[in-house]
Formats: sequence, structure tokens, C-alpha cells
Amino acid sequence: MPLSSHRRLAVSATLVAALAAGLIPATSAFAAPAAPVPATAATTPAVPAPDMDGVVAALDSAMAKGAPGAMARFTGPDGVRTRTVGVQDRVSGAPMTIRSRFRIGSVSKTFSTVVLLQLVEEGRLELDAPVNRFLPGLLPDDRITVRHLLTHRSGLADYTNAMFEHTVPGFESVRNRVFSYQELVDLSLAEPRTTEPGVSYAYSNTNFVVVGMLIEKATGRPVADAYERRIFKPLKLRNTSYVHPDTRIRGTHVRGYLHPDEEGGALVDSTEQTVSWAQSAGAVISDPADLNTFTSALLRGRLLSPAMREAMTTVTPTDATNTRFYGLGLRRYDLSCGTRVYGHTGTVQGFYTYAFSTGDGRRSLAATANTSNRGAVNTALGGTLEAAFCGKKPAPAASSRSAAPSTARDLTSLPAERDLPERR
Ligand code: REY
Repeated sequence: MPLSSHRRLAVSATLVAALAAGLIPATSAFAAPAAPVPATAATTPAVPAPDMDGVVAALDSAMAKGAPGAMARFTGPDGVRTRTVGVQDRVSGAPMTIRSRFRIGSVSKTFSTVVLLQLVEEGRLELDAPVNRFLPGLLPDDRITVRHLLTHRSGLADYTNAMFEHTVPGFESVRNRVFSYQELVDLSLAEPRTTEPGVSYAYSNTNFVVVGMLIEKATGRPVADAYERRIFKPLKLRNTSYVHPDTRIRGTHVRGYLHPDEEGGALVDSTEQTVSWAQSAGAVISDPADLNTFTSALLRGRLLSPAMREAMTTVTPTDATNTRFYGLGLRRYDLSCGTRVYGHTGTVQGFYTYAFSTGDGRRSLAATANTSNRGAVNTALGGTLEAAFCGKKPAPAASSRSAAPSTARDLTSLPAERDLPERR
């Protein structure tokens, strides 16, 4: 169980004070332990520097697979590093720009979850209560709880599968539409449910449409107000917005280009759309710096009580690899070096996004590419995570003595605890 941020701060402050007073020799404070020892700040090794060449290689690979452009922003103990490749506008040829805004797709689910968990903290909703207690008669099964929605275990079918079976015609048919939440839920309920409540993980946008309804029911206001008041304003996320059903992305932004299903077909400029088909499941607009700030603040415990942060980061596997997990509106990926990162991925027509932080919130990566319906681009973009959080891969071992992969894994899986100021 991770320490709460308050406790971590206290531990670190004590350590810093002890170091300053000369009570602990500075050289021993961060020395790598020879044998397994408790994961305290005093024994934490330095975290690997991000491999920015590796990040660029991943961005270049995303372009080689079909993205007009891509970019990534990493922030960590040694400051901010950004990389951009390609163009954000294929017509003007404007280069990808790190302060440009874009559609973050399902990273919005993490924003919606933070709002919902704050409402739980305030006693206005309950995680293990039936959804129908708050929205009487909405769902056909009283056993579906709020937690089932947040963990994708409700069994409510994902209506977007049918909606976007044919990618470009599907997109064009909803691009300017304005749906009510109820209409989206009705689309889902017209399909068979995928599992019994709570039984298994099945990713579905419907869950986070219902989360939006719960937020609006509990607050009596549009979800836009809740995002603004509870997240965007307190964190000063000036390039983050929720403007549904406005179709534009205001300010300097990335243009998104959707790949058609037909091989070799022309890309479709999908920048302008209502995103009404997703709303609280995927309609937030942001930029890399704001995403870094958001995931970092979340993992540092600045948005939720320790109990709610703990609930959000308590995960179950989403597949058999034992490296991919889902908590409450939050993914966890266990990287090859043993580092665990928490955040979300996003796909909305024309945009792929990754926004992740380490468990202590001290290192964050946001990456985007301006295309979609091209899985190879998304996979390539995901390569930024390994490069950013695991650093340069060690040169092939000259002897078995220097390889020691399991030791390296143990050390890197300890929480990073260096209380150095982060520059933005
Ligand atoms: C919807 C289809 C993807 C995207 C989706 N996004 O559910 C949510 C998320 C908000 O998880 C579209 N794919 C594409 C197709 C496939 O149309 N036929 O790739 O742009 O982020």
C-alpha cells in the first residue's frame, strides 16, 4: 500500500533535516542497498534519467506508421523535457508545437473519476451503492454499483463499437450531433450486456456516460462546471477545457487526422466535432503541460483524500500479461524496468494520447500523435513510456555478474523519493 503523500512528505522532510544537520552522512543516504531492505526514503536509489533519444525514436516511429506529427513532454526531478516531430497542420505545414491543445479522449475518464470521488468524499455519492439509488430506474439491474462503472465491470455494452464499426461514415454521422446522456445509455441498453455485474473487466464508454449523469445529479450542474471548479481552476490548467457541444478547439491547437478503414485512403481532418458521443467519457481538451500537472497532482494526493487516492490506484488486471491493470478510471502499466505508472490512454478521432505518472507523482509523461484508427501509431506512441520512465536500456551484459536483471527490477520498483523541486 503506498504511503499517503502527507506521510511521504513528512518522511522526506525529516530526512532532509537530518541531512542538513549532518546526522546522516550524505553519501549513505541514497546508496543502493546490498540486500533487500524496507522501501524507505533513505535507501531509494536515483531514478533513471529519461531516455529522450528513445522518446524521439518512439515519436518518429509513430510518424513512420502514419501520424502527421507527434510530441511528448516529460517532467521529473531534473526538470521538463519536451520533444516534437512532424506537423500539427498538414495544410499550413505548421510544426507540432508543445503548447498546442488537442483532444485527450478517454484521459477524460480520469478527470471524471476525480470529480466523482470528491463527491463520494463529501458524502453525496457512495462507491458501493447501486447506481439506481441515485438515478432511479436508469439501469436494468439494481446490482450495478458506482464502483462497477469506474472499474468497467458493469457489463453495460459499449455503444461506440456499433457506432464506429465503419470508421469514417460512423464519425461523420455523429460529428455534429448533440446527444443527451440518456440517448447514449439507451444505445447501450439496446445491446445485450457483456457480463454479470462485477464479474469481469470489459472496457465501455457507457460506464463513464453514467458517471457524468451521477455527477450532474449530485451537483445539480453540468459536468463542465465540476471539472472547472474542482480540477481546472485549482490546478491552473489554463489550456484545459470541456466545451461540449462546441465543435472547435480554441487557441493554438493540433489538427487531428482520422485514418479511413480503406488502405491508402485519404486522411480525414476530424479536428472539429462535438464529441457528444463521448462527453464525460472522452470530450476534454488539454495540452501536454496541463496533462503532466494533472496526473502528477493526482498521484501526489493533491486532488483526493488518502482513502480515495488509495481506492483509485487499487487495481485489477485487464489482460493476462500481468503488466496492465485498471483501478478507478485509471490505468496502471508495469514497465520492463519494474516502474509502475498510473494514468490513462485516449483515442478520439484524429488523436492518440498517453498521460501517465509514477506512483509518487514525481515523474510524468504526456504524449500525443495526431491521427487515429491506426493501431500501429498508438503502439509506437506507447514506446515513449518505456523510454521516459525506464531510461536508456543498459548495454548488453558483458558477463553474468553485471546483468543482474532482478536486482535492477527490485531497485527501480521502490518509490522515487527525491525531494528536489520540479521545474515547469
Ligand atoms: C472510438 C472510436 C474510440 C475511435 C473510443 N474512444 O472509444 C474513447 C477512448 C473515448 O477510449 C476511432 N475508431 C478512431 C474507429 C474504429 O472508428 N472503427 O480510431 O478514431 O479514448
